[in-house]
Amino acid sequence: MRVIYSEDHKLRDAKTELHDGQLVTPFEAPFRAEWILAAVKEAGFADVIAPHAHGLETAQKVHDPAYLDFLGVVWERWVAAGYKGEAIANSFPVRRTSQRVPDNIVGMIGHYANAADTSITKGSYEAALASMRCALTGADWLNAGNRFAFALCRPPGHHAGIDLFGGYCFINNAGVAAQRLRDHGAAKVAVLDVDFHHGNGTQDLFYRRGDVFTTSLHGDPIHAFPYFLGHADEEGEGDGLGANRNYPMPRGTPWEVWSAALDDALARIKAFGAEAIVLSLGVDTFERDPISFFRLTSQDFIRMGERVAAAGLPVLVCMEGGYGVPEIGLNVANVLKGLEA
Ligand code: SP5
Ligand code: ZN
Repeated sequence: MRVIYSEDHKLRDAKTELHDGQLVTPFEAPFRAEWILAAVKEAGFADVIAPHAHGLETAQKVHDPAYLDFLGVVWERWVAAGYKGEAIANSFPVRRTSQRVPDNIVGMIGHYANAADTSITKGSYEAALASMRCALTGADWLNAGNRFAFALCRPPGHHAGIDLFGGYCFINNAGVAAQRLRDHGAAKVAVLDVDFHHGNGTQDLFYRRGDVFTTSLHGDPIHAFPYFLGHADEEGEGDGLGANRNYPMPRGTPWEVWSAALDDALARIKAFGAEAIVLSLGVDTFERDPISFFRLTSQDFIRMGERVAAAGLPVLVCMEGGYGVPEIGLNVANVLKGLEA
């Protein structure tokens, strides 16, 4: 198992998250990657490397290039406007409104946001680029013929859509990696999203494409973030019809129920003809995650890795969510152990 990690994740260190009516210290914070790295090393995964240089060529195939430009300039535009705090979206294009991009920076931030939980800060873009490079370096490891890689991505990516940030995500690392696998390796790939939250960004990237199967197991969006996507009747459109599968599940879902959905998702990945799996790994399905409501135990994460490996495909693991508790490190290491078991 090759592990790819960049210290540059620390450049993303927001002080604010709009959460339940208050500005709190963000759940998605640098300690997460530190704890996960330590636990992975402790578990014996010693092959840790820094990401290789990569530009935006691959990202531009799955994101709107104008959106990537926005990410690159938003902080300096915000500071130039004279605003003191972190940049938080507060006004959005919704039903029956224009989709024209405002020149005003507050309007532009709202245009490109899908949630107000994600404050933009100095360094967020640089950290997001480093996170994307971890995923791309992992994809190249698979393209070179290897079976497993773990991209310790931070910030996460699966809520980042074609032209949308939010849910702590800016660039869709797993989606960019899937594109890289397509460009330099596999004819068909799958993104298997096991984060507690629906992978709305990843679904958006590939919804009209027939070459990338996207599937997500998550808290039912009628009860859980991201609220507006992730229902079972979203099956893809056009060339992508049949290439998206969602498994929304209720509060308190335990391993016995969750794993039945995993088995169904893996069977569909095989039937699709995927040659590799990008595993969007959030460990916020853990029973003590502070913002989620499933009931997986630390032992269940070993079983998760074993079942994914049993599909017999190369697997690139990209880190997504998982918050607050020290067990996030153990839970990630357990998935990696299960994969290599
Ligand atoms: C990558 C990832 O896991 N992103 C998740 C972003 C979730 N942000 C909004 C969280 C809302 C949680 N509400 C829970 C209420 C508990 N009082
Ligand atoms: Zn999540």
